[in-house]
Amino acid sequence: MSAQTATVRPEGPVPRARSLPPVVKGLVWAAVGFGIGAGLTAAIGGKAFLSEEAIVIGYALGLIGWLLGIGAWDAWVRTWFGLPENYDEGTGTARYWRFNTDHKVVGIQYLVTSLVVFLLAGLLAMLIRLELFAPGLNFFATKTAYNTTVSLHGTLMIFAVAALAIVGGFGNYFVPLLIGAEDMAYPKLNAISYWFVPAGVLALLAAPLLGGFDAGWTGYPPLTLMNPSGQVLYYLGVFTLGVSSILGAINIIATVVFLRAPGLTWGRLPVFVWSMLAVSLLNLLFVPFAGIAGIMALLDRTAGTAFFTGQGNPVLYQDWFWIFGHPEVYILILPAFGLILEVLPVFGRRPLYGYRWAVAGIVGITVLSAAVWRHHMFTTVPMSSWVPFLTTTEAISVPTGLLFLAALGTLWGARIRFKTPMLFAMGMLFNFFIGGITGIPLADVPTDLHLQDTFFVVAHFHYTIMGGMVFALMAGLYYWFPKMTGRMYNEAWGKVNFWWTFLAYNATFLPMFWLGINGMNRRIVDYLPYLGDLNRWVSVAAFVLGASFIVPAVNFAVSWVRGPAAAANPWQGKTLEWQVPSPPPKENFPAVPEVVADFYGYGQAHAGMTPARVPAAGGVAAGGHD
Ligand code: HEM
Ligand SMILES: [Cu+2]
Repeated sequence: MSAQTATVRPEGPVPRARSLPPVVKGLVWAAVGFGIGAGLTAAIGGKAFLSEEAIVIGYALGLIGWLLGIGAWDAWVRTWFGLPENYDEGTGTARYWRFNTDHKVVGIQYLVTSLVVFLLAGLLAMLIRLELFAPGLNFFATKTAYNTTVSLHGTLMIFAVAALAIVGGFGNYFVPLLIGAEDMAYPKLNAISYWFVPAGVLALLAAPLLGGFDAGWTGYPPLTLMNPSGQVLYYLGVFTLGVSSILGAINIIATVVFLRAPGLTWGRLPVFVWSMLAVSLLNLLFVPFAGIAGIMALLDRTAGTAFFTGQGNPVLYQDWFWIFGHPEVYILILPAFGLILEVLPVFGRRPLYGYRWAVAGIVGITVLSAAVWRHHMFTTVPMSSWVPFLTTTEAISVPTGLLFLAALGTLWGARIRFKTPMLFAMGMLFNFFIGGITGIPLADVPTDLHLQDTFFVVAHFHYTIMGGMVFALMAGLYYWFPKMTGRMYNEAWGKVNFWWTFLAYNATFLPMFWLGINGMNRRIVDYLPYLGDLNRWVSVAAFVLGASFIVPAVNFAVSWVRGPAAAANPWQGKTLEWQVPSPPPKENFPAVPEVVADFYGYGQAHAGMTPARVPAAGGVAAGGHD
């Protein structure tokens, strides 16, 4: 055994004799944890080794083993016991495959994982549309297989793509840069929060091996108490992803509150950072509702409780789920708005219109977000709930309108540079507008009673989440690609990507409103023959849409390896991330920058001025700021 006595770390990579690669070590420890948990449950409880009880306990210990093995033990927990750290963070691409405290590495880890899951869950959508190409059973052997596919598609898209890509990816990468900080407030917590994600995704992907789960992304009991054991993995997987969001939220809040550079007052905070702060509050407050509801449902299934069945009440689950679930839709859309409100001024060369109103919109949505939850339950709650929740829902369109106002006001009279990020940002506004106004008939009880659980709802939420959040994500990918990689993507292919995706997107989802109005139910494998023509059209359009994502996948992959070198500030942006090299060095800034103005002074008298003093590399650190 090699003695670990040196207290001073040698420069450069430390040779690690006899240590497995972190991912392998994590998997081994996970297997050991699972074996112990499931084995003990089987032995003590007299259950089968792969009984649901054993799987739950085994998963819990396996998850702990995974996190410790991937690096939490060597890089962190050892120090709690007075042992020296036994870890290095790696260099090059090896950094991404382990516990790494650099917020930029963590950001890329989240982002790439979300994009991979996006492509995977997108393939599932193709299978859904293959099935719905014609009435009757076409592609899937059983109805449960179809419903599992729909459920898996939705669950992965919501919890591992929409909730994580912008917040976990861009949030981690850019919040410290945008506020002039060196890293997040709690780098080790940050490093570990990411590694929950692969565990949660794998749990969900494993569900089909245990019979799948066919209750949708919402997991309502009592159905979830009756169907195959795959449902257990749904609850465990969603819970795991939720923990990642909560830990990330703690970090973002602490970072924004405590680590802003001198001069970066609340009134100068970039809107994207405001949106990150808001969603982090929402994550921290409301994800626990879904987590607790999920645990209670798990207990109903495995421990003989009756929270949502028997003496209990399944509507209670719906209440808790949607107290989380409606804020969740703002967790998805606030970052999208925050992001495009950064993009619009840069490419419109205009100051952000109504900065204060935009911030008020973000705050207003955050405050109201949970007050509307029962609009998802108009058909299951007493009629006395109808008017209050109809009213709060209509009220929330006011702060949302403020965000539109800021966006459109910025575009008004702008000399727009139609680069790919700008096209996606404008496409997002267009799509989200359709998503927003079609929410009104769903908020109004008389129309909702007709439209509930039809493809109208499917069209509506794809317009907000895919048309809104995913288009903003694309805008952000193109906007920040040069900063993150130090290379430029291909602009012509970027434009092809936008127009192909935008047109195919609308061709796919606009007809779904008609399908829904005309009686096509969601989450059902079959439909009546009179809906056949339109469904065939939708399926073909969906395949064209799916194929369009090959363009950015290739563009980004090729450009990352051999695109032309990007300048530090290719878009002439004013926010702080553009004042450092591309990609930014490990410590971000040579010394603490000082902010002297707001970041949106485009095209004005002081247009040439930079709003922050960033010390030159090798310069003297600004000392003693208060
Ligand atoms: C290629 C693009 C996509 C297509 C063609 C597509 C298609 C569909 C279809 C047809 C359904 C409804 C099936 C049914 O209810 O019978 C569905 C459900 C769903 N999709 Fe997508 N989708 C796409 C992308 C996305 C994206 C990007 C997201 C979110 C980020 C998303 C989130 C959802 C959710 C949450 C459900 C509900 C699942 C449930 O009922 O529990 N989808 N999708
Ligand atoms: Cu809602």
